[in-house]
Amino acid sequence: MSKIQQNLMSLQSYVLAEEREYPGATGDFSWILSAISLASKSIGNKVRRARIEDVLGDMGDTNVQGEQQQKLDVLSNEIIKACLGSRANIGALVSEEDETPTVLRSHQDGGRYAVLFDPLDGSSNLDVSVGVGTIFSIVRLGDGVKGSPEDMILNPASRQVAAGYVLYGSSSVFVVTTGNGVHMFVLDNSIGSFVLVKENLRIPETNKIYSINEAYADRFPGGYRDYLKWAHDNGYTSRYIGSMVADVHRTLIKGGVFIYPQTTDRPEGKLRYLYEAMPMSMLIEQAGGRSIAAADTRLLDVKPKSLHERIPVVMGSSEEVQNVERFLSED
Ligand code: AHM
Ligand code: MG
Repeated sequence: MSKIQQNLMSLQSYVLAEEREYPGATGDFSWILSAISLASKSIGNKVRRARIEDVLGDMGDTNVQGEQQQKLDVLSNEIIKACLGSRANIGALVSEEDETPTVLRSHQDGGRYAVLFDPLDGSSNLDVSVGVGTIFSIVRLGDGVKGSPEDMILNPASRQVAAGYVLYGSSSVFVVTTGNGVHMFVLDNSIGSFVLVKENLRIPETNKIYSINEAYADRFPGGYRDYLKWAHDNGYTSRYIGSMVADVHRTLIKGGVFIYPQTTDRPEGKLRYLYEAMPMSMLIEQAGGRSIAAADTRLLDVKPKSLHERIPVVMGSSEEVQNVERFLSED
C-alpha cells in the first residue's frame, strides 16, 4: 500500500502518483483516465435516471454489429466522445457504436493513443435495472506506422497500455490497470470522486463457479459441453447475468470462469475483440488470471484483422480456465 499516503485516494491522484514513479512520464494516463472518469460519472447518472427521464428503450436503429441500439447506447457514446475529444494526446476513438473510428489528430500532431470502448455494455438489460458498464482500452499508436487509422490501431506494433471498466451497479465501480496490477475505485457520490478501495486486486486461483449462457449448450463445440458435464459432476455452481461487465467483475472478485464460446449460429463468438475481450483479458491477466480464445491460444496473442471483430472468450481464475482448456484440447 506504498502509494496510499492517506486514507482517501482518488482515482486521479492515484494515477498521478503512479506516473510519478516513471521519470519522464508525460501525464498521458491521468489526462485520458480523468476524461473517462468524467464520462462515466455522467453515464452512471443517466443510467440511474433512465426511467425517470424516459430514455429507456431502443432507438429503432441497429448499430454496426446489427444489434438494436438503445437510446442510452447512443447517449453514452456521445458523452464519451465529448469527454475524450478534447484531450490533446488522443489520435483516434473506436466505439462499438460507430462503424469507423473517429480520427482526432495524426500521430505527427500528437495523437499518441487510441481509446477503444464499448460505451454501455449489457444495455439490453437496462430496463430491468441489472448492472451495466463501460469498457475501455488504451492503445499506443505505433511510431512511424503509416496508413489508415485501422492500420494504426490493428498494427502489431500497437500496444494495449491500459484497460478498465466502470460497472454501474449497486455502486459505481471503476476497475483499471495501466500494466502494473489492477486497482479498484468506488464512486463516493457525496464528494463526486472515485476513491481507491482495493490496490493490487488478485483474482482467486480457483473457485467452482462457471458463468456461461448454458441455454446455448447444444450449439457449443463439444469441448464446452464436456466441460459443463464435468462441472455438473464436480460440485460447481453457475452465475450468469448476461452483462459482461457484471459477470467479469464477479469473476474477478470471487473467482471462477466466464465463458462466451462460438456457437453454430455465431461461429466467431459474440463478444468483440478490441473493446470487450481485449481490455477484460488484460485486467484478468494483471490480476493473476488467465484468458484464452481457444485451447493453447492466449487471447491477447490473437491479432485482430478488423475493428469490430468477434472472438470466443474463456477468462477467469487460472485453474478454472485450465479446466475448460483441458476439455477444449481433447475435443
Ligand atoms: P452488447 O455489447 O450489445 O451489450 O452485447 C454484449 C453482451 C455482454 O454484456 C454479455 O456478456 C453478452 O452480450 C450476453 O449475451 P447473451 O444474451 O447471448 O448471453
Ligand atoms: Mg458490449
